[in-house]
Amino acid sequence: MLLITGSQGQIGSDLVTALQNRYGVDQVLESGRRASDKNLYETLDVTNHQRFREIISAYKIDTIYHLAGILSAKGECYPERCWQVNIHGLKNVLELAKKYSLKVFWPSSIAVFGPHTPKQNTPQTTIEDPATMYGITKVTGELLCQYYAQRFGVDVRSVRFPGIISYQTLPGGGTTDFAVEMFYAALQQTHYTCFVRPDTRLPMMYMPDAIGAMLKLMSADAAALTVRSSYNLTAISFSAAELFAEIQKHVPTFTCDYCPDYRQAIADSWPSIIDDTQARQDWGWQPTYGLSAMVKDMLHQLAMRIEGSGFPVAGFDSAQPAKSLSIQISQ
Ligand code: AKB
Repeated sequence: MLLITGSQGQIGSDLVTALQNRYGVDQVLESGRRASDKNLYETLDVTNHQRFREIISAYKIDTIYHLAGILSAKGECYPERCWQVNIHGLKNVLELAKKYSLKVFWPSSIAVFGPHTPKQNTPQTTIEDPATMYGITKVTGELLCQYYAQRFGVDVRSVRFPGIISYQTLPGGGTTDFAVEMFYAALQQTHYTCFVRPDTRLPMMYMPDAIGAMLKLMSADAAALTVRSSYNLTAISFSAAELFAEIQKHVPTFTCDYCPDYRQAIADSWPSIIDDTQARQDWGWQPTYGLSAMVKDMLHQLAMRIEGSGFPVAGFDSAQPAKSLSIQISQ
C-alpha cells in the first residue's frame, strides 16, 4: 500500500488521483495535518515519528510519496518551522524506510541552487549555495537521501522540481506561485499585480508532466539510476511577461502590472534554464507541454472549474453557458 504525505497540497491532490488510477483506490492512503472525512485518510504531523511509525505498520505501507513540506516564500517567513518540517519530516521518512524497507519519493527543488550557480543550462552537478531556508533544507535533504541510499540501501528517488502550474489545488507559499495566480486573475479579476519583475525567467512545468515524471521515476529500474541525491528536471522556461502575453492571446481584456516584493530576491537567486540530460538518459524523462499548449489547457480546465464551483468570473454570469466567458480557446 502507498502512503502520500501532504496529500491535500498542490502536487498531492493530483498525485492521489493518478496513483488511485494506476494501483486502485484501496491502495492509496492519504495523510495531512488537517482532518478530513475521506475514507483512506490519516491526520499526520510528519515531525511526529511515533505516529508515522504506527500508520506505516498499521496499513503495511511499502511506498511513501513524501510531499509534506514548507515552500520557499513561506519558509522565509517561518525559517525555524521550515527546517523542522522539511528536515525532521524527511529524516523520519528515511529512518522508517530503512526499518521497513520502504521505497520513497521525495521532491527536491530548483531552490537548491543559489546566486553563484550558473543560471543558463544549470548542470546536474554544480554549485549549490541556496539563499533561502527552503533551499538549505532541500540541499540537506538531497544529501540525506544520498546518504541513506548509499549507506543503508534505502530506495529513495527524487527530482528537483521547477515551479509547477496546475488547476486542481492552489500552490501555497512558493515563489513560483505568481504563474498560477496569473491564470486565476485572468479568469476572475481581469487584472493581476505580479510580485516579480516582468523579465523574471524561471523553469516551470505543467502538472501532467510533473505527475508523469514521478510515476516514471518510481517505476524505473533501480540499477539505471545514477543519481540518488536528486535529478535536475525541467520542461518550459518563460518570463512573467511572456506568460502574461501568452494568456492575453486568449483573454484579450486581461491586464497585468508588476510590483516586486521580497520574493523577487528569491527568484533572482534561481536558475533560468536547467539541463536535465541525466534524467532523460537514466530513466527516459521527456516533458510533453510547451508554453502555448500549457496555457491553452490550463485556461480551459480552470474556466470549467471556476464556473462549476460557482466562483464569480469577470464578465461571466455563472448561470450562463461557458461560451459566454471572454476567453477564446481554439480547439
Ligand atoms: C517554490 O516556489 O518555493 C516552489 C519551488 C520552485 O520549489 N514552487
